[in-house]
Amino acid sequence: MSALKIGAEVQEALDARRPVVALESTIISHGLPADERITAAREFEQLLRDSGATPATIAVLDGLPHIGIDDADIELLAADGIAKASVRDLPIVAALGRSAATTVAATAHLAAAAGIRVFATGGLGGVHRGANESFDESADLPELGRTPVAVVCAGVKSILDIGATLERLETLSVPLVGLQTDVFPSFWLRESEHRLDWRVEDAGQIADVLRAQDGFGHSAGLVVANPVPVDQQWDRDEHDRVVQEALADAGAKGIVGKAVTPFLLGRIVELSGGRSLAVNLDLVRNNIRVAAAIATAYAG
Ligand code: PSU
Ligand code: MN
Repeated sequence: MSALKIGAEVQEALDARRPVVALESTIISHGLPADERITAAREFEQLLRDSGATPATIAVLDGLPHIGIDDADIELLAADGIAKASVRDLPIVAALGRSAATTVAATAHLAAAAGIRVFATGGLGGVHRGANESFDESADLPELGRTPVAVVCAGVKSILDIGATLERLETLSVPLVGLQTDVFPSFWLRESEHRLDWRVEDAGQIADVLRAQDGFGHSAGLVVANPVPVDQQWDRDEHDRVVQEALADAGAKGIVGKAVTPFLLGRIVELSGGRSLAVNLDLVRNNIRVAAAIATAYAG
């Protein structure tokens, strides 16, 4: 691994074996509208501190992967036009001295390099609808098959092919547990039509899974599927209508490659008049609290 800049607060917490939770930056730069980015990034970090964990927001700044960023960095990441880096982009961004927001895959990769075991985000990338022709599958999935980081998420969005995503997680040997649920959530909604093999009840059990993984010498990560609380989920009918329309728009505009996810997210916020955004922010907050509890149980 080439150089990493680990922030002082993060390094101190790691040295003292206190709980640290990684946060991604693509969710800020490409997953939220411009006027929400700075507030959300700061709030996510504060929530971790309030929950007794040290935040490690991860991004590449002027070619150097940062594990933990400051306020000026957050402002830079909130600017329009910042690159989106998955794992394959990291060496290029580093060599060219560029700045980039990191996806789940790149964030997990860098978190593992820094010795961070737990990561909170909103939704995982996955297999896109029509992937049998487009081959569009997020690099988040293979990365979690080889990187020992637990990702707390609200499942994957219904803009993706959820069934195919679950099949790929199985093939890639990515362990998957539902937190107090038998059903895989679909981001804005608590449920999808897919049942889970494994359910756990609390953060302590998840920390036990992490320790067992360490004992097996597995290099895989872990997906913790944490449904959005029932009173915060999106109305199902509005959800179905808006997602259909956004997918049709992406098709009509010929959006492809890594522009697909940001396009759909932005379009869904517009079409829902902000309702999807409120749910999105709530579920990230909820995932952050759970991740802090897991990191605390794992450290203890
Ligand atoms: N899903 C969301 N919000 C997001 C993303 C996914 O609900 O912001 C971002 C994450 O950073 C994820 C990335 O890792 O999109 C996946 O992009 P791609 O499909 O291009 O791999
Ligand atoms: Mn893709």
